Amino acid sequence: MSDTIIFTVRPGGSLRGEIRVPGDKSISHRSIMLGSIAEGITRVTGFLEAEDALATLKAFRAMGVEIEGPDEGNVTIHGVGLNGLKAPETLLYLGNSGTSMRLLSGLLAGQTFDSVLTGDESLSKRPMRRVTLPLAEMSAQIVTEDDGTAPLAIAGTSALTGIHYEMPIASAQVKSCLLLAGLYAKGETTITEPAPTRDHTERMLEGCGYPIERVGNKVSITSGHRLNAVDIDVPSDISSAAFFLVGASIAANSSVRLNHVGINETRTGIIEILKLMGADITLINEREVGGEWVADIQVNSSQLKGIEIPEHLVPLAIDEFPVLFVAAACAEGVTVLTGAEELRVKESDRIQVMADGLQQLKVKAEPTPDGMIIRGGEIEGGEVISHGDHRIAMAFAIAGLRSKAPIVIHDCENVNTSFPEFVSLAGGLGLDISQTNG
Ligand code: SPQ
Repeated sequence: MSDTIIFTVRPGGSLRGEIRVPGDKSISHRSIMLGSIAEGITRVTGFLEAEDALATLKAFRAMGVEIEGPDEGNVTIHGVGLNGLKAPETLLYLGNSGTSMRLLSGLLAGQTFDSVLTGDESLSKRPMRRVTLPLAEMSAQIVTEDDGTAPLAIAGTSALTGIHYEMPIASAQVKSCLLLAGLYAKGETTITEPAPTRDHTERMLEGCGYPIERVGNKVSITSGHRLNAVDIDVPSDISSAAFFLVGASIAANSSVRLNHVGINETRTGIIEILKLMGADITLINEREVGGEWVADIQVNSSQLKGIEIPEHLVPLAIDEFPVLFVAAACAEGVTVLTGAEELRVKESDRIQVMADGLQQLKVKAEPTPDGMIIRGGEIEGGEVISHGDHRIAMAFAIAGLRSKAPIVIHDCENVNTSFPEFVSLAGGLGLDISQTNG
């Protein structure tokens, strides 16, 4: 554990006010990737200036793409076209970012030069066979560690071939990886999803004028076309807004307006689940911005109740479960999550790490192989460890709104991967949080 940043949250308080949380991480990654291989200049606004998206940006700079910024969320990408990337002179280090590694593996599998993708300790433990196996079926040449983890050594080739791939797990990263490889593969690449997952890659490809076919749970792409540069307005990240959707729901006398939040229907599971639990959430001024739907979201305090979370909502809220577990701890009755085994292979094992932390705070939380059973009640104070997982750290900070004594959260530095402004924005709304360097 590299315990360089510690959060201390003093109990109680309300959240009140109006904020705009930072840009969507998934869309920020994709804006750099597609902007780099488009023809012309892409101007991005609302780009997430956090470590994960910056790792993607640096990787493309290392491959010869001129990228100006980021400057207050503005990035200008001088696209080099589909075949204009250059061999990087060094290993491409992607930090904590699974999205960077999995999407880049597909894009780089189709280049004529070699590359090596590396990451931090957490990323180096995450499963990569989910992308390397289907890429190998497309004739990509990628060497992993014996257990299928990074580093990924990718040998250049111009001989990728399209495949029809039925994804065994619902994963936007796997789908996007194969779509990007499909840009370089002979013939058609078709991917079938077992359940809908975020479709930002598809929307951005379409926005750049690249033809793809989407029928039901299948998406197909054929090489031989080009991407045209377009301006990209990145909405606020619903995964960051989620902390305040839960925080304002569980804290008494709260009223928060979250502006310009992405409400793509493949991401709004958090809203649906909280509403099933009885949350008071209203979407205002719904509008379409550059192919993505956004809204301002009003959330007020409410008494939540425990539910059985419908499994079809799991992929649509996959990153929000750490904070949803906190909502469940504050709800009346029992909340049961099933069908969420994917949570075990995120930046940490989010089932075990959240169960351990909640139990530390005397919440009745029982981990199961594919989810959790939580009996709502009181939250005591105590010390918890985030295991370097940004979403765990922020979820436990939100728990302080209902705890009976302070909560000290260790190992919080990776909040910088997705939401560097968390402490100041949460503090501004009324969370009594401070940060110390350990
Ligand atoms: O990028 P990374 O580290 O995988 O980030 C996470 C997160 O919590 O921020 C997952 F841990 O988000 C993923 C998400 O879980 C981002 C993502 C994407 O942009 O395509 C898709 C999801 O992953 P998956 O494995 O379900 O495809």
